[in-house]
Amino acid sequence: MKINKNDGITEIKLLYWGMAGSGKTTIIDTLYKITKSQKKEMGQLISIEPKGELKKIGAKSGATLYFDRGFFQSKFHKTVNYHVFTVAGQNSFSPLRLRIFEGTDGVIFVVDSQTHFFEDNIESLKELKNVARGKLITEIPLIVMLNKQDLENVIHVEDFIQVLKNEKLWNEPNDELYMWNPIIYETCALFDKKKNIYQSFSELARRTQIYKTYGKGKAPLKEIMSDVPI
Ligand SMILES: Nc1nc2c(ncn2[C@@H]2O[C@H](COP(=O)(O)OP(=O)(O)OP(=O)(O)O)[C@@H](O)[C@H]2O)c(=O)[nH]1
Ligand SMILES: [Mg+2]
Repeated sequence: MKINKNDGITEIKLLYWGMAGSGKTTIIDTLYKITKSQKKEMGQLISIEPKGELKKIGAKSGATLYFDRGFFQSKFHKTVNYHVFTVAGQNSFSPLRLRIFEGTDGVIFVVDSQTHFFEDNIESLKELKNVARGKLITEIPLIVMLNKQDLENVIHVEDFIQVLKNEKLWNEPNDELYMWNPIIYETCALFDKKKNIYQSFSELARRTQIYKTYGKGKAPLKEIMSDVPI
């Protein structure tokens, strides 16, 4: 997060991370379309608008080669900008992911929900944990998308809670970080069948704002108002 000294604009960096092909580029594409049209999503007003075009660097196959990047501006706080990145999920881009992670304020972990990819998703989560060096949840809010829920044979929220527990990214009710457990959204990134694409973004943006405003960059440990606008 950077605050520009000249114009006071806060730049917030949000990152979509997940295995190759899980849908990160499709998600940012759909988010861009939603915020461009400004039509309400499941009754929820859209609080951000895109600035400029999405920057996508991809191979012919559609796989991301370096990263995708979009800029969004908050409609209610004109001094807040969101820089949204997706990483390239293929194994060979691991060093690049490390660099793209630098300065990230909030992460959405994108799961390919098809059961045969279960282990690959866990590998990707372990890499993220490694790169984040203990800061996930404590300093960097984490949201999970179980993407491709329109397909057959997919995992669901309960399955992924167990994964988070195994990876020590899930706190029990007696822990002070309990309220910052990742929300796990079941999603579809395809525009025609879109589900929870705006909702998951907006929850991450909201949590990032709360960490910044009420926790001085860390997860605040006391109850705070839930209707912080993004
Ligand atoms: N059925 C279905 N297909 C999806 C969904 N999201 C993405 N896809 C498809 O999955 C394929 C890969 O999607 P991408 O968005 O390129 O995946 P990515 O995570 O950006 O992949 P990398 O850039 O290689 O890391 C594409 O053919 C998408 O159309 C979804 O929710 N449902
Ligand atoms: Mg991609």
